[in-house]
Amino acid sequence: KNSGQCFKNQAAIDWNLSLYILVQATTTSLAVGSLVWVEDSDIAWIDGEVMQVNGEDIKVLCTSGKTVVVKASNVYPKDAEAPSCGVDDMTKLAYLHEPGILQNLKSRYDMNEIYAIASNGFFQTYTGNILIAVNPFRKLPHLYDSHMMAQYKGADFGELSPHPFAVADAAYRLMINEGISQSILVSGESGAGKTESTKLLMQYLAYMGGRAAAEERTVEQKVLESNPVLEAFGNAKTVRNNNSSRFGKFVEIQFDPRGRISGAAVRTYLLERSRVCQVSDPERNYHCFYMLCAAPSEDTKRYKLGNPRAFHYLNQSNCYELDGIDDSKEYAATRRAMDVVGISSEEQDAIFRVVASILHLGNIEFAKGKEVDSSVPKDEKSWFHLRTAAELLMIVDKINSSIGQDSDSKFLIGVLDIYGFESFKTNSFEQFCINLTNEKLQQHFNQHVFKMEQEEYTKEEINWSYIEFVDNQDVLDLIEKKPGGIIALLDEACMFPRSTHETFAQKLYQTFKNHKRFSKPKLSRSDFTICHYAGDVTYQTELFLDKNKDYVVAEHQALLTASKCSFVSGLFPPLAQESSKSSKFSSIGSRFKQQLLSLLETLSSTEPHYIRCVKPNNLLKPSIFENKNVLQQLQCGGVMEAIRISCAGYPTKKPFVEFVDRFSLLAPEVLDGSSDEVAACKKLLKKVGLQGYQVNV
Ligand code: AOV
Ligand code: MG
Repeated sequence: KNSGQCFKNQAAIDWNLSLYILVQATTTSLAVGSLVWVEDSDIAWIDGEVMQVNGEDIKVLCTSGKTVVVKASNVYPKDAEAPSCGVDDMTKLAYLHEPGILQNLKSRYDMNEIYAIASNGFFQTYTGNILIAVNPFRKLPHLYDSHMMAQYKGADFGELSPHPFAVADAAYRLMINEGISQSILVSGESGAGKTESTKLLMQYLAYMGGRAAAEERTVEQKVLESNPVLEAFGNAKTVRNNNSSRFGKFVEIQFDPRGRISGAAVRTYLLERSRVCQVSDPERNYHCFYMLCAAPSEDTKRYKLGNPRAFHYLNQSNCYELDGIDDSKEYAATRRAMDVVGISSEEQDAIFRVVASILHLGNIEFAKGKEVDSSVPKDEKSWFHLRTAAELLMIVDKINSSIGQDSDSKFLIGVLDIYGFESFKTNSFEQFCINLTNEKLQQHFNQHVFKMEQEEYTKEEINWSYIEFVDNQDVLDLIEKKPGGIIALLDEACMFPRSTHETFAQKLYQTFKNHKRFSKPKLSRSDFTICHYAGDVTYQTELFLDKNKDYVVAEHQALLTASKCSFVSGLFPPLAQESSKSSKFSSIGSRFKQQLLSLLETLSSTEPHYIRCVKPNNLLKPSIFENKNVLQQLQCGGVMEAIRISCAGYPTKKPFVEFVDRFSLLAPEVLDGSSDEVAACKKLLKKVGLQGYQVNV
C-alpha cells in the first residue's frame, strides 16, 4: 500500500520488452545531505539540503538561504541527477511528485520548450496521455512551419519533442490503422492557449488529410478559414485574454477510408450573449463591431457607422484598440475568410447590416413611460438584442452547409475547444454553464485515464484492487439531476411569474441544505457556492432567471419575421402555434445540458487525447513562470490527479534487464552467471527484502 508521497519512479520503459518488474510506491529515506523539496508560501516549492534529522522533524537549508524545520512527511526528495534542461516525458523523471513536475516544466519553459507529456507509464500509444502546453506569450513561428509538419509526419510517436502536431499525428494514425474515430480535448483556463492549440491541430490535420492542388476551394481550406470568421463574431477582449472565445466549439473533421478529408462540421456551444449590451471596462465587445467601425469608408457610410466611441454598446468600456491588432486589417481578413468559407457577398452584407443595426439600436434611449406597461420595454429591448446577436452566430450553419458534411464518413477526428473553468469576483449564469461543461469533461477525463490503467493491470494479470478516485458525479447531480437539480429548479422558477432571484436562492438553500458540494455564503441572501473539482465558486443569482429564459417578445418576433431582408427574417422564423404559447418553455440551461449530453455521447465513441494548456502568468507576458499559479492549474486540470492515480498502483515499471543493471550492485552475488535475468531479479528482490512489488513475466 502506498504511504502517500515519495515515489521513486524508475520507469524508463522500453516498450519492446513486455517483461516488467513492478515496484510499488516506496518512501525514500531522508539523511543529512539529501537534496529535497519543501513547501514554500511564495513559490510553492523550494529546494534545499537536509541539515539535521530529528525523528519526524527535518531541518532544511533552503537555496534561498532560509533554514526551516518541517515534518518528514512534507519533505520530497529532489533528483540530483535531473538534467537541467528537463525531460520531455514526465515518466522519465526519477520522482513523480509535484515539485519534480513543476521544476521540470519550468526549466523547459525557460528554454522556450513549451510542451511536455505527462503520461501514465503504461500507455504504449499516445492515447490517454496528456500533452501539457505552457503558453509562451511570444511568437515561436519556427515551431509550427511546414518544415515542422513534415518532420512530424514521418516520425514515430515520442521520437520528436512533444508537440500538438505529434498528438494530431497519433490521432490520425490511430484512425487510419485501427479505424477508430478520435477526439482531441483541449482544456485549460482562459488565455491558456486552447484556441491557438486547436488551430495548430486543425492545421496539421488539414495538412495530412489535404488533397493536392484542387481547382475549387478545398474542404481543408474552408475548415481552416472558419476560424477567423468564428473569432470575429464570437471572440472578444476580456481581462484574461485579448482574444477570448466566448463560445465553445467542437470541430469534427471527417475522413474517407484513404485518410483524405471528406467533410467537416462545426458545433458551437452557448455564446455569451450578455456581452453585446453590457461590457465592463477594460474589456471589449465582440471583435466584429470594432472591425466594422474601422471598415473602408464606403462600408462605414453604407452602415452609417463611424467612431466606436459614439456607440453605447462600445463606449461603456474605455478599451477600443488592441495591442498589435489593426481592426481595419482584421475586417478585410474576415471578409476574405467569409469568401473562402462560401458566404456570398449579399449574405455578408446582410450579416454586417445586422451587426451595424445592433450598434444603432443600442443608442436608442427608452424614456420611462407614464403608462403602466411602458416601463417594460427596457427589458424587452435588451432581450431583443441578445437574441439578435446570438443568432448572428448562426453563421456557423452557413459555414457547415458550405463546407459540406460527409454523412457516409465512418471516421472522424473531433477537436474540442471550450471555455476553461472560470471563477471571477462575480459569477453569473454564464460561468455556471461554463463550469458545468468543465465538470463534465473532467469526469470524462477521470473515467478514461482510470479505466485505461485498470485495463492494463487486468491485461498483464497483475493483482490490483480497485482504488476509488475522486469522482465528481455528486457535483454533476447537484447541477443537472432531473428533477431536483439546480437547472431543474431554475427552470421551475422561470415558469412562475412571481419568482425572483431571491425566491430561487431560498429554494436552493432549502433543497441543498445538507449537500456537501453546496453552501450558502454567510453574508449573502441570494448567492450560492458550489464546490467544483477545480475549487469553490460563488455565483450571484441576480440575472440567472432572465438569462435562462429564452424568448422573443411576440410583437418583436412579428416585426422581424416581416423584415424585407431575408437574412433577418430567416433568423426569426415564425413560431409554430403550440410553441408560441408559453407551455413549451425552453430554457437556455436545459438546452445547454442537452447539448453537453450529446457532445459527451459523441466523445464516448472516440479515443480521446488530451491537451492541457497552462497559463504561466496573469500578465499575459513572456518569460514569467509563476509556480503557484501553474501548480494550481495542473491540479485543477486533473494532471496531478492522473499522476496520483498512477502512483496509487505500481508507478514504476522496469524491464528485467534494466533492473538487474541498475540494482545488482546491491547484491552482486546474484549475478553468478547461472541464472537468467528473471531469476536474478527475483533473487535480488529477496536479498534486499523489498516489499510491494510484483514480478510479471
Ligand atoms: P484560450 O483559448 O485558452 O482562452 P488563446 O488560445 O486565445 O487562449 O491564447 C491566448 C493568447 O496567448 C493568444 O492570443 C496568443 O497571443 C498567446 N498564445 C497562446 N498559445 C500560443 C502559442 N503556442 N504560441 C504563441 N502564442 C500563444 V478563452 O478562449 O479566453 O478560455 O475563452
Ligand atoms: Mg479560446
